[in-house]
Amino acid sequence: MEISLERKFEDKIAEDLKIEPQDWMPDEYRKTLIRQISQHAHSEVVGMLPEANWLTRAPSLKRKIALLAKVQDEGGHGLYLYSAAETLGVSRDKMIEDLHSGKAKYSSIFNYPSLTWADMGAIGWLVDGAAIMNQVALCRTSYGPYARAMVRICKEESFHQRQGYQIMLTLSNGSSEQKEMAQDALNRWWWPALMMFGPKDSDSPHSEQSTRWRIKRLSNDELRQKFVDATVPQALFLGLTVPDKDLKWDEKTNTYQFGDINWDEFWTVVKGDGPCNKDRIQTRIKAYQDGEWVREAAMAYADKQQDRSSKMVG
Ligand code: BYC
Repeated sequence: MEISLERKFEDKIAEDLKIEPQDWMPDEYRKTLIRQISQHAHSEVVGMLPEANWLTRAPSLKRKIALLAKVQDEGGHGLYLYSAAETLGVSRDKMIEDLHSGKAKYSSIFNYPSLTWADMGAIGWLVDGAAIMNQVALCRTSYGPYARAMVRICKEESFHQRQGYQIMLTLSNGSSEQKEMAQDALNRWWWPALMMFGPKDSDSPHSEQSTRWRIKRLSNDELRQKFVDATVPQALFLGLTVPDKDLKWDEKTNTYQFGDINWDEFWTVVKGDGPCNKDRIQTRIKAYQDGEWVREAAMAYADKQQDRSSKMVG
């Protein structure tokens, strides 16, 4: 019995069909998805914090509206992704508990501070740019609810990336102080953005199985390279310098060769000792505690509606 279910699952993967919540799936496939999707959801929600920091200091009403819309979108992405993970049998409370206790990870990038307005440009351009590169590939991931969530998320991320690039363009064409601010933001966000794609393939413990199950469609290094190739010309167009002395165009491969990533820094941040890790988690815990009355009110309302409809049926 078990063998034929496993066979059916493997056949579906081989035929590039989607696995749906009611389908049989190996425990490890389910576990991997819960890990990845919940971490992705946490990244979206924690990812609201560096930009929320600048909402009250946006330089114009127009900039503020665009940034506010973007930050709200990230919250929405978190919600789609928590819902997708719930279809695998994990509760939202459990996922949030794991984030608050430090058991579940979220993207390393959100543990860096946003120091100037130019960081709003660099985050939209580079962080959302890197996120899209990864998420476009995930639109073809093998688990149906995750793939479908990604389609909508990617559309919104494209707006975010444009919003950020537009800020960088304005600053790069502005006063010398503004240009300097844009360059400084690029200097600080470039390497952390490259780290978003995860460890190099040879050091990535989950990649082999996740690729076999078609959860991952492109490897960490492939996505990183695609990001560098797409982004360096954008930096050149801005008249900014990518902070990598080893960066050079390779005629043979038609790609940019780039310098070594500081993996010690990456693992320090991933393990919880980056510049803002503790602050980010404390802020999330406080937001969760402050939202207790909202959850209670929403649940009381839902219970009342349920009561009313069961009385009507009775
Ligand atoms: N940061 O074997 P590997 C956004 C962990 S947010 C922290 O390669 P995998 C946005 C990894 O979890 C976009 N940890 O793992 C929001 C694993 O640890 P565990 C977020 C990282 O899963 C607001 C270990 O290292 N996007 O769009 O095969 C504003 C070994 O790694 C990181 C996603 O989450 C990292 N950077 O591949 C703006 C995309 N990298 O779990 C923008 C979905 C690795 O064994 N996720 N680790 O304890 C993925 O595609 C994959 O999970 C990864 C890692 C490519 C990130």
